[in-house]
Amino acid sequence: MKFKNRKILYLIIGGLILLLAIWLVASQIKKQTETRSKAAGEAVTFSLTPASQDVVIGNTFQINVSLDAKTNNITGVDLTLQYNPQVSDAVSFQPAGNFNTELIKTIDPATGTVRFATVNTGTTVLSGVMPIGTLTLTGKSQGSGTLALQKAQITASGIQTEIPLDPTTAATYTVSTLPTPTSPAPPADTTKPTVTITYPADASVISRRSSLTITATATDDVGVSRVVFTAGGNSFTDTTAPYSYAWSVSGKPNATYTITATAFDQAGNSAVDTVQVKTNK
Ligand SMILES: [Ca+2]
Repeated sequence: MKFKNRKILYLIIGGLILLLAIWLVASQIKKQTETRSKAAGEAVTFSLTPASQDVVIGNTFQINVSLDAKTNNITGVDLTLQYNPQVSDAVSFQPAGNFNTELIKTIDPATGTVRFATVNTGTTVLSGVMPIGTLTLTGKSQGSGTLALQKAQITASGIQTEIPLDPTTAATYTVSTLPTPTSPAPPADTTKPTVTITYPADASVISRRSSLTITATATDDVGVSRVVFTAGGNSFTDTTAPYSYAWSVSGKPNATYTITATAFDQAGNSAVDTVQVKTNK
């Protein structure tokens, strides 16, 4: 009996050691799986704000990049952003500064990509929502563009994880030209021209069967468009200064004629001057 009891005791001890070993191995596997799933499984998300904006050619505008790390302790971020190089130029990427070591910061205008990689080697725990940085762009030509994540990788609890790209993680911008300033309409011209017949003088006697050059001066606040002469039933329009009309005087003796000169401006305002002349006997 004594021997048999000792054998049972050894079996029990042996069984306990085996159970302990199994538990140790199992708990180690569980711990590793938990670490992995914590890094990879939690829905870490990036966001770009503002979601949309309107900009003018030549003006700078900014898009903020932030990360919602949830409960993960983020120790590294490596992301590539894609912008539209046809309608915008990327000027700079300003890191938010919560990671202490910058690894990569490049802007490639040929492909329209911005890459930024940074790590946190300090003791500060970075989790929850955190800003990553601000991208400054300028409007280049008319059109619309999108800033989107092309690649994003985080390091959490020492494990690097590629973040699945979410097509909704994007910011759009519309670049337009400045509206053409509408020039104010010029004030309406309501001022009449002035006109004076300078030859012949009023009440003068003129030679029959002669060619008489009637002359007039005209002025206007905006501009004289024409001067219309009438004399003895004839008329003539002169559009350029000096204003004149070569009138053929009739052969009728002692005849009285009225000569008029009417000046018009471009708005249609007019003024008239009149003289009367008499042919000789
Ligand atoms: Ca006028």
